Amino acid sequence: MLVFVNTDAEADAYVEEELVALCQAAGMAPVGTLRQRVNRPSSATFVGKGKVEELFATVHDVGADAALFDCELNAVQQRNLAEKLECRVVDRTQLILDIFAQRAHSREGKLQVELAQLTYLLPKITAIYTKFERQKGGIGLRGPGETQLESDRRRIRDRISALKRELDEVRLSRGRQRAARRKKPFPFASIVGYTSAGKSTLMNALSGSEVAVDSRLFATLDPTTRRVELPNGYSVYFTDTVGFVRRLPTHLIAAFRATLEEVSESDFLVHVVDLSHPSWEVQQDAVMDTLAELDADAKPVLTVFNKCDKLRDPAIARKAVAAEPGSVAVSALTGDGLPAFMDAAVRMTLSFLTPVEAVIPYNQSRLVQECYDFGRVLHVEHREDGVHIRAELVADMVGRLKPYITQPLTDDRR
Ligand SMILES: Nc1nc2c(ncn2[C@@H]2O[C@H](COP(=O)(O)OP(=O)(O)OP(=O)(O)O)[C@@H](O)[C@H]2O)c(=O)[nH]1
Ligand SMILES: [Mg+2]
Repeated sequence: MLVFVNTDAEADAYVEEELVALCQAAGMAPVGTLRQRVNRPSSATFVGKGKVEELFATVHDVGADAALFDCELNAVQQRNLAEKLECRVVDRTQLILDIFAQRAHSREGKLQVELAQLTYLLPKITAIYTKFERQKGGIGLRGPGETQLESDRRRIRDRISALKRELDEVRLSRGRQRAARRKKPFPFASIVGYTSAGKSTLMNALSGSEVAVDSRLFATLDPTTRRVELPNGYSVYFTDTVGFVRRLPTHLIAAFRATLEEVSESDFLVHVVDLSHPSWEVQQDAVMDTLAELDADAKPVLTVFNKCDKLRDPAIARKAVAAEPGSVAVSALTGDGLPAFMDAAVRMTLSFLTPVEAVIPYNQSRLVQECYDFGRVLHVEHREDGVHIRAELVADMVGRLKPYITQPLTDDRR
């Protein structure tokens, strides 16, 4: 049974469609819907007394196993509702955590989901316990003088600390991998976007990788990185990662730090928008909000309007591209528009390169090789005074070459 609260009529249709999709992603089938505008949530049951009675009747009429509230419930509200409705009561955060728990396969993913679940549970546990459970014995598990509640709380805290320690190691090793890749001259881009926008499909189309694609939400949890060669001989490392959703629970964002650092550490972002979705603008805004939470909203963004093969009117794509400078319209599925995407990616990577001219003395000739490794060499000439070189280089390499740079290149000579 789906319960919508606090939504304005405008957004109703979209909010409902999204919750149904989330529900299905969690393996549940919605059997009914109930709506209520709540200006001031009741501290006991969130919705008013009359609504609780109406809900009880409908839940038992249609035989629902659970009532799913599209909001955050605190522990007291959740317990009271479960008692009054005589069924499981789930809030939005719990639903999303459930989907993530089902999708987590890697060690990193599982650790992060468990951490999110436990940090979600900890503040709720006092209210979840009945008076009896708070006192009942847990012989052998408790320390002296501890109640069951205290000992359970302690065990959850211990587990949270252990998970955080393990995840710190995961982050360190991801950091080391990134540092190793950083030695390469190529920029890093993270493919971000709303869940199901087609990020993994785009990744596969670009790199020939075989990241699992699924019409269900949150198919991808673990990041995958692939090097993609661009038409100008340059390359970019693309990372396909977890999708976002409106009001992504903060527990998840905090717990998925190791994974999401791939996004905040990249040079630029490829934002995939499902242009065939009636509410693509709402989704685009939700992604930008999440990026702001990750401190990644200042990064350069290449917007990709995807699923153009599904558009009834091609003018929609032209309008969207015209309104967003530097954006492209594609179909990751059919491959339509991918050359334009490649050109846009080339323009983006060039913005990370500095054009320079240098004369490298022969006793420093290893720098010549490094120019090839850390950028694009446009022209080389061996003269008496040294190797004259014209190149576009990553910032780090420009620094190393500094003593020998004769002049920065102007744009028309690139
Ligand atoms: N018609 C059409 N369908 C597409 C296109 N791109 C992706 N899809 C479909 O959209 C669904 C989701 O695609 P994914 O690539 O898994 O999306 P994602 O953004 O990686 O989703 P999550 O990993 O779940 O966040 C799949 O059923 C794809 O086949 C496209 O350009 N056109
Ligand atoms: Mg995916």
